[in-house]
Amino acid sequence: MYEIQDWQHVFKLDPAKEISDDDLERICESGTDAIMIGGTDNVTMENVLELMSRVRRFPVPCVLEISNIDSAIPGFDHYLIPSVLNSNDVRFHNGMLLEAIKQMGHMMDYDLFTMEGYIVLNPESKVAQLTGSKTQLDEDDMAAYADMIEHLYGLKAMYIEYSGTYGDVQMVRAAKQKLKHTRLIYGGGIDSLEKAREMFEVADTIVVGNIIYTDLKSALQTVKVRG
Ligand code: 1GP
Repeated sequence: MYEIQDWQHVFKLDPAKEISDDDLERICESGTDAIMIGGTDNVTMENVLELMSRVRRFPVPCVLEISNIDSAIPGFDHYLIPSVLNSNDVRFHNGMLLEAIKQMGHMMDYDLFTMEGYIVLNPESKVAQLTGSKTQLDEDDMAAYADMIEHLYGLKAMYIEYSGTYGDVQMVRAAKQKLKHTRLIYGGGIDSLEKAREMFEVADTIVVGNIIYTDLKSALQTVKVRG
């Protein structure tokens, strides 16, 4: 099930963080739809390869959300390319992608790649700081971004990223109300089944990250949102 259109719940693992074999097994065998490997800091070819190899022992789809060119290695079921549309820096829209295609375009199977229209909303997050994202947005902005992503960019996925904090459901709803075909992915601060359920009522796919490393039991509970 590599098609993001089918995902309801995804665990995101950070290759720069430690996870024991037992915890990894419980995450991979939890019934989640996919394991996404991705992070902001210290993502290297070595730690991505190591984590991919460990996840590969389980039959769950394993996808890479590309953070930088060096760590974009072969072997994943699918690749997600974030394009941060509310960043003021063109490198995070398509600049790094341009470099990647120049270097590796000849061996890329484009069917394996999906671009995500990213909107980063937690100003305290590393990703907001790295990308210089303009996070002071309102519901009208979210609706307009949703229209832009679906009708003009024609992307299959819009990712609302509150990384590290639980987001504003109304902001997510403002985007969702505009989308007919584009999948709405939400990530940020989901640390309980209750929050997972609340966001999943609005978003098509929820992504659970940090809580895996601090409260595995609660992380595993979030899988129950799946139908
Ligand atoms: C991070 O959107 C994901 O990229 C998930 O966020 O780590 O806050 O769960 P959390």
